[in-house]
Amino acid sequence: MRCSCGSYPVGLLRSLSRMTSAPPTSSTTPAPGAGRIAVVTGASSGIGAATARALAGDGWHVVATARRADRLEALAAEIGGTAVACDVTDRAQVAALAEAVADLDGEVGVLVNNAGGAVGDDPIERADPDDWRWMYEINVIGLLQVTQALLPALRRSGDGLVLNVGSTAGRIAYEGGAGYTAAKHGTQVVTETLRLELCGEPIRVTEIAPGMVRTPEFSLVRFAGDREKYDAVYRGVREPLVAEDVAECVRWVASLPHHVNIDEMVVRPRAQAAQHKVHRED
Ligand code: 8X3
Repeated sequence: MRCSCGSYPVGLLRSLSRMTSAPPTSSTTPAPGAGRIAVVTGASSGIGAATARALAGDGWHVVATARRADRLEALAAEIGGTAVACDVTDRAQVAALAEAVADLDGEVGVLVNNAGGAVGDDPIERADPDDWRWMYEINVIGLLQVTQALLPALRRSGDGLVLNVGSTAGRIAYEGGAGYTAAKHGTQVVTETLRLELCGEPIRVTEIAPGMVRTPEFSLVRFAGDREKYDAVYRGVREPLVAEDVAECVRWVASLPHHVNIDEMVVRPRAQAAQHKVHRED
């Protein structure tokens, strides 16, 4: 038995109270990420880009990575970070990412495995196995490869965090969603297993599982650019989550004291009480 359990109500409450206020800026309180590196995958848009901005605001030097180099460069310039183009499903590119990170000054404190996505909404009877393969590759294998590549650096830092962006799709089932829900259940189980395997090491492991988040791309990619289907997802929902809401959750988890592990956080808009229980104003 390598680990023991404990509870930390005072520290947690202190941190919870911080969640609602601005990041510390006083000269006597160093920013949580000061002098440290955070790697964010899938950073070219949506939750990934918002997370890169939020972590940079907390002093992290953010390595923003995704396939689309042009967008990354603009983001890195904006936040004073580093852009590294990388397809997380390609092992050689992931190795090159780890080397690029190792060349930077500073210890690696955070890895946000955000790269992921969904394609298709066909029922199982008609689903395209290639769509399923793609979803498993990006949501599970990509996460595995980047985690393997950066774990040594996270361990060396003495205070690491692996934060996987899952989904409420990893908690339930819904019609037409089996390829994506299966993959996101995979994300959830891999996260849980990693936490067990690293128990006793200086690395926290967290999953944030967002529900309905309106980003410019997620549902458009899923529905192959079909605008009507995209609009139907958010129809009548006055305030779905936006990428910045999820990014704030990531920033908060990363800012917590090193002994406080948030195992998992499910975050939905107020209008979505459950996957199929959405308040629509029409
Ligand atoms: C996205 C949530 O409801 O589209 O990760 O499956 S959902």
